[in-house]
Amino acid sequence: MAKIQLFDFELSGNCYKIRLLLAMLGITYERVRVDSTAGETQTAEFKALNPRGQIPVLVDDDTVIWDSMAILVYLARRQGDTRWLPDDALGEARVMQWLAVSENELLYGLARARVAVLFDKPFDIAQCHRDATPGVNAMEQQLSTADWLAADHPTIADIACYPYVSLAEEGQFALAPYPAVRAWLARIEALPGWQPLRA
Ligand SMILES: N[C@@H](CCC(=O)N[C@@H](CS)C(=O)NCC(=O)O)C(=O)O
Repeated sequence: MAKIQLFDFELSGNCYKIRLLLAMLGITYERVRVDSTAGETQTAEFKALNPRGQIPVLVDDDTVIWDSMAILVYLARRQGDTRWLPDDALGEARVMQWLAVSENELLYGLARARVAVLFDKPFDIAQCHRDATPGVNAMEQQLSTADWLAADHPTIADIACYPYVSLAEEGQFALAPYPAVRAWLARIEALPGWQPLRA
């Protein structure tokens, strides 16, 4: 049986995406703790795995994959069905559209505001909130008429966007004006395999 390792830090929303999908797929794996707040992603040894010096990194036997978006795509496809990532042109594009939001507005807006608050990083929190707003607005619009972001069932689009939205208030970004987004968070939290960040 393949041995899967996740290079992971418990407070990282990017790593949380991968832990969620692995749990929802029922895949067992080993967690290797890398404290990104203590410089452990910047060692020569770690950069041999990911030259960008970032977690998450997934190792599947001899195959190394870095970047949460790439890892989500890999795990969804590795499963051998199209449940989490449709393979028709429009279905796949709809998922990619939300993966782009997760890596732009949510990462440079919500995630940065959170690290500014939790780890005292020098990001301008008000600017982060302005950067996040178009992405969260787009989610609210989509989820006002649909249960899920990209299809009529959960996909990796939902998994990619969930962590930093669910943790938005740790970065002082209020979710009160976003009722459809809050209802979607509750739907994700009811999925089999869901676990909290600090599990
Ligand atoms: N686009 C990357 C972003 C990964 C990322 O920013 N990881 C953070 C932890 S959440 C990290 O490793 N930061 C350490 C550093 O940049 O030195 C992904 O989605 O995997």
